[in-house]
Amino acid sequence: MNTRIVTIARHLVDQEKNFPEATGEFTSLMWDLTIAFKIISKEVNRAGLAQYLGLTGEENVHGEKLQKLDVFAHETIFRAMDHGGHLCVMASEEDPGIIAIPSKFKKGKYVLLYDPLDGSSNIDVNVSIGSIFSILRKRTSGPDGTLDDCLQPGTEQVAAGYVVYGSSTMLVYTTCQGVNGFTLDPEIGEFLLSHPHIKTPEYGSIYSINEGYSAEWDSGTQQYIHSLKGQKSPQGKAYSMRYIGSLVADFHRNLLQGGIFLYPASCKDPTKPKPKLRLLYEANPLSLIVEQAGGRSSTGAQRILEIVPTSLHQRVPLVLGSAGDVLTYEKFFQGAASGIARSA
Ligand code: AHM
Ligand code: MG
Repeated sequence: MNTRIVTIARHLVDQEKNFPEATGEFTSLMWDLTIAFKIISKEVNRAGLAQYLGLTGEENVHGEKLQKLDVFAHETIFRAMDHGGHLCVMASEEDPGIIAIPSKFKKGKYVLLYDPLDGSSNIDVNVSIGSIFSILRKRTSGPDGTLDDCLQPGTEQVAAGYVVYGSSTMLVYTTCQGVNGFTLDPEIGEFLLSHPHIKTPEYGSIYSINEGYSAEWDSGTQQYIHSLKGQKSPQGKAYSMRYIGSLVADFHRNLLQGGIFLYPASCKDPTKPKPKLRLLYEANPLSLIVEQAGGRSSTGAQRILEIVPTSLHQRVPLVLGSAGDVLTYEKFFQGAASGIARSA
Protein backbone atom coordinates (compact mmCIF):
# COMPACT_ATOMS: atom_id res chain seq x y z
CA MET A 1 0.00 0.00 0.00
CA ASN A 2 1.27 3.48 -0.87
CA THR A 3 1.30 5.42 2.38
CA ARG A 4 2.69 8.69 1.03
CA ILE A 5 0.46 11.66 1.76
CA VAL A 6 0.52 14.09 -1.16
CA THR A 7 -1.34 17.38 -0.92
CA ILE A 8 -2.38 19.18 -4.07
CA ALA A 9 0.18 21.89 -3.29
CA ARG A 10 2.98 19.30 -3.21
CA HIS A 11 1.66 17.68 -6.39
CA LEU A 12 1.53 21.01 -8.24
CA VAL A 13 5.12 21.81 -7.26
CA ASP A 14 6.26 18.32 -8.30
CA GLN A 15 4.47 18.63 -11.66
CA GLU A 16 6.04 22.03 -12.26
CA LYS A 17 9.42 20.27 -12.47
CA ASN A 18 8.22 18.58 -15.69
CA PHE A 19 8.02 22.00 -17.34
CA PRO A 20 11.56 23.48 -17.39
CA GLU A 21 10.25 26.84 -18.63
CA ALA A 22 7.71 27.13 -15.74
CA THR A 23 7.74 30.36 -13.75
CA GLY A 24 5.48 29.14 -10.94
CA GLU A 25 2.64 31.31 -12.25
CA PHE A 26 0.47 28.35 -13.25
CA THR A 27 1.04 26.59 -9.91
CA SER A 28 -0.01 29.72 -8.10
CA LEU A 29 -3.12 30.09 -10.30
CA MET A 30 -4.16 26.50 -9.57
CA TRP A 31 -3.60 27.04 -5.87
CA ASP A 32 -5.94 30.08 -5.91
CA LEU A 33 -8.56 27.98 -7.70
CA THR A 34 -8.41 25.25 -5.07
CA ILE A 35 -9.16 27.86 -2.39
CA ALA A 36 -12.32 28.87 -4.29
CA PHE A 37 -13.38 25.21 -4.58
CA LYS A 38 -12.92 24.65 -0.84
CA ILE A 39 -15.15 27.64 -0.10
CA ILE A 40 -17.80 26.44 -2.57
CA SER A 41 -17.62 22.91 -1.14
CA LYS A 42 -18.26 24.24 2.35
CA GLU A 43 -21.33 26.16 1.18
CA VAL A 44 -22.65 23.24 -0.90
CA ASN A 45 -22.44 21.01 2.16
CA ARG A 46 -24.46 23.52 4.17
CA ALA A 47 -27.01 24.09 1.41
CA GLY A 48 -29.84 22.34 3.20
CA LEU A 49 -29.32 24.49 6.28
CA ALA A 50 -28.27 27.80 4.90
CA GLN A 51 -30.24 30.53 3.21
CA TYR A 52 -28.95 29.40 -0.19
CA LEU A 53 -31.76 26.98 -0.93
CA GLY A 54 -34.10 28.29 -3.57
CA LEU A 55 -33.89 30.65 -6.49
CA THR A 56 -32.68 34.22 -6.77
CA GLY A 57 -35.64 35.03 -9.02
CA GLU A 58 -33.30 36.14 -11.83
CA GLU A 59 -32.47 34.36 -15.07
CA ASN A 60 -29.02 33.81 -16.56
CA VAL A 61 -27.94 34.38 -20.18
CA HIS A 62 -29.53 31.06 -21.23
CA GLY A 63 -32.94 31.96 -19.79
CA GLU A 64 -32.56 29.50 -16.92
CA LYS A 65 -33.60 30.33 -13.38
CA LEU A 66 -30.55 31.16 -11.27
CA GLN A 67 -30.10 29.36 -7.99
CA LYS A 68 -28.46 31.26 -5.18
CA LEU A 69 -25.56 28.84 -4.91
CA ASP A 70 -24.79 29.38 -8.62
CA VAL A 71 -24.37 33.05 -7.95
CA PHE A 72 -22.28 32.39 -4.87
CA ALA A 73 -19.99 29.95 -6.74
CA HIS A 74 -19.63 32.31 -9.70
CA GLU A 75 -18.63 35.21 -7.47
CA THR A 76 -16.37 33.11 -5.26
CA ILE A 77 -14.29 31.95 -8.23
CA PHE A 78 -14.12 35.51 -9.59
CA ARG A 79 -13.05 36.94 -6.21
CA ALA A 80 -10.40 34.24 -5.75
CA MET A 81 -8.96 34.77 -9.21
CA ASP A 82 -9.24 38.46 -10.11
CA HIS A 83 -6.23 39.74 -8.16
CA GLY A 84 -3.63 36.96 -8.41
CA GLY A 85 -1.90 38.56 -11.41
CA HIS A 86 -2.07 35.33 -13.42
CA LEU A 87 -5.18 35.91 -15.56
CA CYS A 88 -5.91 38.38 -18.35
CA VAL A 89 -9.62 37.55 -18.72
CA MET A 90 -12.28 35.12 -17.47
CA ALA A 91 -15.63 33.84 -18.75
CA SER A 92 -18.33 32.01 -16.82
CA GLU A 93 -21.57 30.24 -17.64
CA GLU A 94 -23.28 32.76 -15.40
CA ASP A 95 -22.12 35.88 -17.27
CA PRO A 96 -23.12 36.81 -20.82
CA GLY A 97 -19.85 38.52 -21.76
CA ILE A 98 -16.17 38.13 -21.01
CA ILE A 99 -15.13 39.12 -17.47
CA ALA A 100 -12.33 41.67 -17.39
CA ILE A 101 -9.68 41.72 -14.68
CA PRO A 102 -10.24 44.93 -12.68
CA SER A 103 -7.87 47.66 -13.86
CA LYS A 104 -6.23 48.03 -10.43
CA PHE A 105 -4.81 44.49 -10.62
CA LYS A 106 -1.87 43.11 -12.60
CA LYS A 107 -2.77 41.05 -15.68
CA GLY A 108 -1.24 37.66 -16.42
CA LYS A 109 -0.85 35.30 -19.37
CA TYR A 110 -3.68 32.86 -18.67
CA VAL A 111 -7.40 32.74 -19.50
CA LEU A 112 -9.92 31.02 -17.18
CA LEU A 113 -13.25 29.68 -18.48
CA TYR A 114 -15.57 28.12 -15.92
CA ASP A 115 -18.93 26.69 -15.11
CA PRO A 116 -19.16 27.61 -11.42
CA LEU A 117 -21.88 25.15 -10.41
CA ASP A 118 -23.02 22.66 -12.99
CA GLY A 119 -26.20 20.64 -12.53
CA SER A 120 -27.57 23.25 -10.16
CA SER A 121 -31.17 22.16 -10.65
CA ASN A 122 -30.11 19.25 -8.42
CA ILE A 123 -29.15 21.40 -5.43
CA ASP A 124 -32.54 21.43 -3.76
CA VAL A 125 -32.78 17.64 -3.83
CA ASN A 126 -29.32 16.93 -2.43
CA VAL A 127 -27.88 15.37 -5.58
CA SER A 128 -24.20 15.75 -6.55
CA ILE A 129 -23.21 18.87 -8.46
CA GLY A 130 -19.87 20.16 -9.73
CA SER A 131 -17.62 22.96 -10.97
CA ILE A 132 -15.73 22.76 -14.28
CA PHE A 133 -12.76 24.82 -15.49
CA SER A 134 -10.57 25.26 -18.54
CA ILE A 135 -7.28 27.20 -18.70
CA LEU A 136 -5.87 28.64 -21.91
CA ARG A 137 -2.84 30.77 -22.69
CA LYS A 138 -3.43 34.36 -23.85
CA ARG A 139 -2.84 34.61 -27.58
CA THR A 140 -3.46 38.28 -28.35
CA SER A 141 -1.02 41.09 -27.67
CA GLY A 142 -1.64 43.83 -25.09
CA PRO A 143 -2.23 43.30 -21.37
CA ASP A 144 -6.02 42.81 -21.41
CA GLY A 145 -7.53 39.55 -22.51
CA THR A 146 -10.20 39.63 -25.22
CA LEU A 147 -13.01 37.46 -26.56
CA ASP A 148 -10.50 36.13 -29.07
CA ASP A 149 -8.39 34.76 -26.20
CA CYS A 150 -11.44 32.83 -24.98
CA LEU A 151 -12.45 31.46 -28.39
CA GLN A 152 -9.64 28.91 -28.76
CA PRO A 153 -10.15 25.26 -29.69
CA GLY A 154 -9.93 22.75 -26.84
CA THR A 155 -6.62 21.43 -28.16
CA GLU A 156 -5.08 24.71 -26.91
CA GLN A 157 -6.03 24.10 -23.27
CA VAL A 158 -3.04 24.03 -20.93
CA ALA A 159 -5.09 22.54 -18.12
CA ALA A 160 -8.63 21.52 -17.30
CA GLY A 161 -10.45 20.04 -14.38
CA TYR A 162 -13.60 19.62 -12.38
CA VAL A 163 -14.74 19.32 -8.80
CA VAL A 164 -17.55 16.98 -7.84
CA TYR A 165 -19.41 17.86 -4.65
CA GLY A 166 -20.68 14.40 -3.81
CA SER A 167 -20.50 12.10 -0.81
CA SER A 168 -17.02 13.59 -0.64
CA THR A 169 -15.56 16.52 -2.58
CA MET A 170 -13.10 15.53 -5.30
CA LEU A 171 -10.95 17.62 -7.62
CA VAL A 172 -9.78 15.95 -10.83
CA TYR A 173 -7.45 17.80 -13.20
CA THR A 174 -4.97 17.46 -16.00
CA THR A 175 -2.08 19.57 -17.24
CA CYS A 176 -1.88 17.33 -20.34
CA GLN A 177 0.39 14.92 -18.44
CA GLY A 178 -2.24 12.44 -17.35
CA VAL A 179 -5.14 12.82 -14.95
CA ASN A 180 -5.00 12.91 -11.16
CA GLY A 181 -7.77 13.01 -8.57
CA PHE A 182 -7.70 14.55 -5.10
CA THR A 183 -10.20 14.09 -2.29
CA LEU A 184 -10.86 16.95 0.12
CA ASP A 185 -10.15 15.95 3.69
CA PRO A 186 -12.63 18.20 5.50
CA GLU A 187 -10.83 17.80 8.83
CA ILE A 188 -7.58 19.35 7.61
CA GLY A 189 -9.03 21.33 4.69
CA GLU A 190 -6.60 19.87 2.14
CA PHE A 191 -7.08 18.12 -1.19
CA LEU A 192 -5.08 14.87 -0.91
CA LEU A 193 -4.01 12.74 -3.86
CA SER A 194 -6.41 9.79 -3.81
CA HIS A 195 -6.65 8.76 -7.48
CA PRO A 196 -3.21 9.02 -9.15
CA HIS A 197 -2.85 8.44 -12.92
CA ILE A 198 -6.53 7.86 -13.70
CA LYS A 199 -7.10 5.70 -16.78
CA THR A 200 -10.59 5.00 -18.06
CA PRO A 201 -11.41 1.46 -19.26
CA GLU A 202 -11.45 0.90 -23.04
CA TYR A 203 -15.07 -0.28 -22.81
CA GLY A 204 -17.69 0.15 -20.10
CA SER A 205 -21.11 -1.25 -19.41
CA ILE A 206 -22.75 2.05 -18.40
CA TYR A 207 -24.54 4.41 -20.75
CA SER A 208 -25.80 7.78 -19.59
CA ILE A 209 -28.38 9.71 -21.58
CA ASN A 210 -31.68 11.46 -20.89
CA GLU A 211 -33.96 8.83 -22.41
CA GLY A 212 -36.98 11.09 -21.99
CA TYR A 213 -35.84 12.90 -25.13
CA SER A 214 -35.46 9.75 -27.28
CA ALA A 215 -38.11 10.87 -29.78
CA GLU A 216 -35.99 13.96 -30.48
CA TRP A 217 -32.69 12.13 -31.06
CA ASP A 218 -31.14 11.71 -34.51
CA SER A 219 -31.62 8.20 -35.87
CA GLY A 220 -27.97 7.21 -35.30
CA THR A 221 -28.34 7.85 -31.57
CA GLN A 222 -31.68 6.03 -31.49
CA GLN A 223 -30.16 2.99 -33.21
CA TYR A 224 -27.09 3.02 -30.97
CA ILE A 225 -29.06 3.12 -27.71
CA HIS A 226 -31.43 0.46 -29.03
CA SER A 227 -28.43 -1.75 -29.85
CA LEU A 228 -27.29 -1.75 -26.19
CA LYS A 229 -30.54 -2.86 -24.65
CA GLY A 230 -30.58 -6.41 -23.34
CA GLN A 231 -26.98 -6.88 -24.54
CA LYS A 232 -23.70 -7.51 -22.78
CA SER A 233 -20.84 -5.05 -23.10
CA PRO A 234 -17.41 -6.17 -24.35
CA GLN A 235 -16.56 -6.35 -20.61
CA GLY A 236 -19.07 -9.22 -20.41
CA LYS A 237 -21.52 -7.32 -18.18
CA ALA A 238 -25.10 -6.42 -19.06
CA TYR A 239 -25.45 -2.75 -20.00
CA SER A 240 -26.88 -0.46 -17.33
CA MET A 241 -28.38 2.97 -17.85
CA ARG A 242 -27.25 5.51 -15.25
CA TYR A 243 -28.23 9.18 -15.52
CA ILE A 244 -27.92 11.60 -12.64
CA GLY A 245 -28.58 14.73 -14.68
CA SER A 246 -25.42 16.36 -13.29
CA LEU A 247 -22.78 16.28 -16.02
CA VAL A 248 -19.81 16.25 -13.64
CA ALA A 249 -21.23 13.42 -11.55
CA ASP A 250 -22.23 11.32 -14.58
CA PHE A 251 -18.84 11.97 -16.19
CA HIS A 252 -16.89 11.18 -13.02
CA ARG A 253 -18.60 7.82 -12.48
CA ASN A 254 -18.07 6.80 -16.10
CA LEU A 255 -14.43 7.96 -16.07
CA LEU A 256 -13.66 5.68 -13.15
CA GLN A 257 -15.86 2.72 -14.09
CA GLY A 258 -15.95 2.96 -17.89
CA GLY A 259 -18.95 3.90 -19.99
CA ILE A 260 -20.37 6.48 -22.31
CA PHE A 261 -22.17 9.79 -21.65
CA LEU A 262 -24.34 11.21 -24.44
CA TYR A 263 -26.10 14.53 -24.80
CA PRO A 264 -26.97 14.63 -28.51
CA ALA A 265 -28.63 17.59 -30.19
CA SER A 266 -32.40 17.69 -30.10
CA CYS A 267 -33.65 17.10 -33.63
CA LYS A 268 -37.26 18.14 -32.99
CA ASP A 269 -36.73 20.46 -35.94
CA PRO A 270 -34.33 18.36 -38.08
CA THR A 271 -33.25 21.48 -39.98
CA LYS A 272 -32.10 23.11 -36.73
CA PRO A 273 -30.53 20.55 -34.37
CA LYS A 274 -30.31 22.05 -30.87
CA PRO A 275 -27.53 20.88 -28.57
CA LYS A 276 -27.57 21.85 -24.87
CA LEU A 277 -24.12 21.59 -23.35
CA ARG A 278 -21.59 24.38 -23.74
CA LEU A 279 -18.34 23.94 -25.63
CA LEU A 280 -15.91 26.21 -23.80
CA TYR A 281 -16.50 25.39 -20.14
CA GLU A 282 -18.32 22.04 -20.18
CA ALA A 283 -17.42 19.97 -23.27
CA ASN A 284 -13.79 21.09 -23.81
CA PRO A 285 -12.43 20.59 -20.28
CA LEU A 286 -14.12 17.21 -19.82
CA SER A 287 -12.96 16.15 -23.29
CA LEU A 288 -9.34 16.98 -22.45
CA ILE A 289 -9.61 14.97 -19.25
CA VAL A 290 -11.20 11.95 -20.89
CA GLU A 291 -8.62 11.94 -23.69
CA GLN A 292 -5.79 12.24 -21.17
CA ALA A 293 -7.30 9.25 -19.36
CA GLY A 294 -7.30 7.21 -22.60
CA GLY A 295 -10.92 7.85 -23.56
CA ARG A 296 -12.55 9.66 -26.48
CA SER A 297 -14.86 12.62 -27.01
CA SER A 298 -16.85 13.60 -30.04
CA THR A 299 -19.96 15.23 -31.44
CA GLY A 300 -20.53 11.97 -33.31
CA ALA A 301 -18.99 13.52 -36.40
CA GLN A 302 -16.04 15.52 -35.07
CA ARG A 303 -13.52 15.46 -32.23
CA ILE A 304 -14.75 17.99 -29.65
CA LEU A 305 -11.28 19.41 -28.97
CA GLU A 306 -10.84 20.40 -32.63
CA ILE A 307 -13.98 22.54 -32.86
CA VAL A 308 -13.07 26.17 -33.54
CA PRO A 309 -15.37 28.20 -31.26
CA THR A 310 -17.36 31.07 -32.70
CA SER A 311 -19.15 32.32 -29.58
CA LEU A 312 -18.63 32.29 -25.82
CA HIS A 313 -21.69 30.24 -24.89
CA GLN A 314 -21.71 28.00 -27.96
CA ARG A 315 -23.47 24.65 -27.47
CA VAL A 316 -22.37 21.30 -28.90
CA PRO A 317 -23.60 17.70 -29.03
CA LEU A 318 -21.39 15.81 -26.56
CA VAL A 319 -20.58 12.09 -26.52
CA LEU A 320 -17.63 11.04 -24.37
CA GLY A 321 -16.23 8.23 -22.30
CA SER A 322 -14.54 4.90 -22.98
CA ALA A 323 -12.77 5.03 -26.36
CA GLY A 324 -14.25 1.77 -27.67
CA ASP A 325 -17.81 2.79 -26.81
CA VAL A 326 -17.50 6.27 -28.32
CA LEU A 327 -16.01 4.78 -31.50
CA THR A 328 -18.96 2.41 -31.79
CA TYR A 329 -21.36 5.34 -31.31
CA GLU A 330 -19.58 7.31 -34.05
CA LYS A 331 -20.11 4.42 -36.48
CA PHE A 332 -23.86 4.46 -35.77
CA PHE A 333 -24.06 8.24 -35.96
CA GLN A 334 -22.09 8.56 -39.17
CA GLY A 335 -23.72 5.50 -40.72
CA ALA A 336 -27.21 6.91 -40.11
CA ALA A 337 -26.15 10.33 -41.38
CA SER A 338 -24.98 8.75 -44.62
CA GLY A 339 -28.14 6.63 -44.88
CA ILE A 340 -26.55 3.30 -43.88
CA ALA A 341 -28.72 1.77 -41.15
CA ARG A 342 -26.92 -0.51 -38.70
CA SER A 343 -28.65 -3.52 -37.27
CA ALA A 344 -28.83 -3.99 -33.49
P1 AHM B 1 -26.55 23.58 -16.22
O1 AHM B 1 -25.20 24.00 -16.69
O2 AHM B 1 -27.57 24.65 -16.43
O3 AHM B 1 -26.56 23.04 -14.83
O4 AHM B 1 -27.05 22.42 -17.23
C1 AHM B 1 -26.19 21.40 -17.52
C2 AHM B 1 -26.75 20.12 -16.98
C3 AHM B 1 -25.72 19.04 -16.95
O5 AHM B 1 -25.12 18.95 -15.69
C4 AHM B 1 -26.51 17.80 -17.23
O6 AHM B 1 -25.74 16.82 -17.89
C5 AHM B 1 -27.61 18.30 -18.11
O7 AHM B 1 -27.75 19.68 -17.86
C6 AHM B 1 -28.92 17.65 -17.80
O8 AHM B 1 -29.86 18.13 -18.69
P2 AHM B 1 -31.29 17.44 -18.85
O9 AHM B 1 -32.04 17.74 -17.60
O10 AHM B 1 -31.88 18.09 -20.07
O11 AHM B 1 -31.06 15.96 -19.05
MG1 MG C 1 -23.39 23.91 -16.70
